[in-house]
Parts: sequence; structure tokens; C-alpha cells
Amino acid sequence: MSTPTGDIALIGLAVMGQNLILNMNDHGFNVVAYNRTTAKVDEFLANEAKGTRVQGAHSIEEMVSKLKTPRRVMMLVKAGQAVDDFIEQLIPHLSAGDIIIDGGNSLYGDTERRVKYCESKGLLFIGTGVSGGEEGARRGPSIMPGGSFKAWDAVKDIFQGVSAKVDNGVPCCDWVGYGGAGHYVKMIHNGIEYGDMQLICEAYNIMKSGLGMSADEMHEVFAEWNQGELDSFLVEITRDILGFKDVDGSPLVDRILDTAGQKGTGKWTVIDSANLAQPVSLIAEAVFSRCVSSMKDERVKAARKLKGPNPLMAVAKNPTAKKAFIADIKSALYASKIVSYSQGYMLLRTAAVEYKWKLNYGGIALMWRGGCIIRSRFLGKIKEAYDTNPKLANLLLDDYFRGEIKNSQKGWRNVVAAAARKGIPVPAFSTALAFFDQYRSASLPANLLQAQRDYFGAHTYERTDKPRGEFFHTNWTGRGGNVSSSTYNA
Ligand code: 2AM
Repeated sequence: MSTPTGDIALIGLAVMGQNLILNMNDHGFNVVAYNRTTAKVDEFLANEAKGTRVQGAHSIEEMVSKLKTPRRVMMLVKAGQAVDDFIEQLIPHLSAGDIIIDGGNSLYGDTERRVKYCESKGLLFIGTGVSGGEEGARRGPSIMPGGSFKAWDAVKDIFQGVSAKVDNGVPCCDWVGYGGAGHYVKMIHNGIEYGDMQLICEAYNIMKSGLGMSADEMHEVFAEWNQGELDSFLVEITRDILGFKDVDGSPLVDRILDTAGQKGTGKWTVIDSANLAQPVSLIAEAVFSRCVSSMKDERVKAARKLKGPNPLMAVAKNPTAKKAFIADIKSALYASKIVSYSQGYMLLRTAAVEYKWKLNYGGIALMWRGGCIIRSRFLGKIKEAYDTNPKLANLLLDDYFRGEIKNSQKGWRNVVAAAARKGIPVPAFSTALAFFDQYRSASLPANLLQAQRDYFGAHTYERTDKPRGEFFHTNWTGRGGNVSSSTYNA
């Protein structure tokens, strides 16, 4: 048998898989391609991979035999059972120290389990987030690997080689942490992506309904926003979408049905935030807004029965006032975005404690800085904030972001208030503002809430004039006993 020459094998020849293989090939790596439906291997070799050094395999055994040791086998297959099935198929053919990599959109809990399982068999396992879509996979994605740390040295050159680069060659890929940390960070990335998209959609909706602006006018506004601190992939594509014309020359965006789909990573972020008691309210609003949008028939019926104010604002008719209001919308978008990332990082910090990961928060911002869907100039500022103070408790407390919120606050409040008056829904702008106002409140009405809980459930309360940890119960009605509830703590 000839000496194996394969640096890495890749299972799963959907577009992402194919593109990542071609990207690896461009960077000088020798890739072995395999797919469950082996006809796809031949098609790939005869077409997209023609003239490259990519090798094909028609069985797991053949694939493994073509790999140098330690063997590196990466899967880009449908999340769920397919990943477990391939692990089982691979195990008999691999040896101690070989590495299995899952680059799909797996749930971090599954990755956590797979790392332990593979390690128990003497193998190493990496679960990695790969973001950037098909284009990213081909030209340079953001790669967020976690799992068996011992495997990092053996995959680092490949992963960092093919990943996106920022600031003259800094790779958007670094080791995230043990177990499911890589897939967790990818999940938060997707949650934040939901939030960013919702914020942009709210800005668009106010301009459209409140200011009566055309797609072309909004195209100009987004083009301008993309020059400044909002410079990002999502603002850039929004600019292009608003300028895109249908075959008859009218804006295509106006013809697209307003029902949003979702695949689940936003929902997982929100479920985990509830489990860890972290108020990731903006991502939650983004997920729920997609749910409301998908109730199209119900909304159409409700629109006939439930009346509100005329959304067109008076400022729409005054060019100077309109311009000022558009600047306020930009402030609302920017400040809300700062809140959303602050909330996402709150969840990351809590998850790190709960799941015992040592996360590098600046490093995570750097991984998201290029290649992925949320890539932006803004993430460079988040990296700077954590470089300045790795122990930063909350992004809102960083000097730079504190200053930015201060400058944006007036416009932000103006937009939320105007939208409320005109009946234009801005759930993400509003929840961001509500969170900001709660977070900066030394006292909240939870004193009353605790009284209510003690009244109906004898749940007890602490007092402002006594040390923390001392609990009191009051017999509020004079009826019933003085027994407090100690077991129920919902
Ligand atoms: P296929 O081409 O044989 O369908 C994206 O769907 C990728 O995941 C494809 O490469 C697909 O292989 C693979 N895939 C999906 N479900 C799978 C399963 N249950 N087992 C193996 N591969 C699967």
C-alpha cells in the first residue's frame, strides 16, 4: 500500500463541505473527500474539484487509509443522528490520538457528550462552529473550535490557514475551550445574528411606515450607515437588498412575503439564557418577532379589527426634521446593538462558570470580527474593551461603549417613544432600552413583587434595613398562620 498523503478527510459534500475542501486545497492541504451517497464524491471530483489535489474515497475504510497520522476526520453533515452514526462508523477504523471533528450546527450538549465518549475510546473530538455560509466556507469562514484540547495543535494550521483574516492576517479562529464550548459560542453568534437582523428590520420599518421612505431612499441611508460605526456585513447586504430591482424594475424587497423562517439556534440561545437566568431579552424578542411574523393569516384578519394610530409621522414632511429623525433611528439601532452584545456576553460569562469553560472574551470577538454573518467593525471595539480589561463585568460599563450609549441615548429614546405613539412595533429597540434602564436602576419594583410572593405564598423577603440573608415573613391578612415557605423557591 502506498504511503498515505491525506492531511484531513472531510465527510459531507453539500455546498459547505465542498467549499471548505476547495478552501483547504487552496491553502496547500491534501484533502480526502467522502459522502454517504458516494455518487457525490465522483461528481465532485469530476467537476468542482477537477484539477485539484483532492482525493476521493468510496468507503470510510478507504478514506481512513489515505490519511497521515494522527488522522483528522472532519464531518460537515446534518446535525443530530448523522453525527453519532458517523462516529460509530469511524471508531473501528481509527487509532488512539486520531481526531474526529464535527463542523456542523450541533447542539453544544451533544458535543459535550461526544467529546467524553470519544475520549473514553482513546480518540480526540472537536466540535467547531463554522460561520460565513457557503461564501465564507470557500473564501474564509469564522471557525470556533472546542473539545479535546490535545487535538488543537494538530488542527491549528489547517483551521487558522483556511479561516477569514482581519487586520493584515490575524485569523478569525482560535481555541475556544473544553467540551461543547465551540458550539456554544457558535450558538451565541447565531442568537446575536438574530438580534442584529431584527434591529435592522426595525430601523427599516420605521423609515418605511413612519417616514414613508422608498426602498431607494433607504438604500442610500444604509449605504451611509455602512461607512461609520455600523459598518458590518448585515448592514451592507441590507443596503444591497434595498437597491435590488425585480425584473420589472421595482424593488424586489417589496414583493417578498413577510413571514420569517428559523432553524433553531436563536431559540436554543433563548432557552439556555432562561435556564441560566440571564436576561438575553433582545435575542428573545428577535426570536418571538419571527414567530409573530409567521402568523401571517391571523395578522391579516386582526389588521381589519384592531385599529391604531396612522403610522406616518409629522417629521416625514419636513426634510430637516426627517433627516434628524433618521439620525435618531441610527442612534436607536446602535445603542440597541450595544445592549444586545452586552446581553450575549452576559450569557457567555455565566455559561463559562456553569459549564466550567475558560473563555477568552476578546478572542471570541476577534473570531467574529471577520468571516461570519455578524462580522463588523463594532466587534473590533468589543475586542479592545476586553483587551483593556479581560475581567470586564459588562460591556455597558466599558468606557468606550458607555460614551457611545451616552451620545445615542436621546435619539434612541425619541425613536422608541415616537414609534409607540404611532403604533409602529419596535420590540428590540424597546426591550434594549427597558433593559438599559433596569440595569442602571439601583432600585427596582421587586420589593413589591417580594411582598406579593410573601402575601400569597409565604415565600419570605429580605429587608433594606437588615443584613442580606436574613428572611422575614409577615402575616399580611391577620388570617392564616405565621409559617413561612422554605421549600418552594420558584
Ligand atoms: P447525502 O449526500 O448522502 O444525503 C448535508 O445534508 C450532508 O449531510 C450531506 O452530505 C448528506 O449526505 C449528509 N447527511 C445527512 N443526513 C445524513 C445521515 N443520516 N447519515 C449520513 N449523512 C447524512
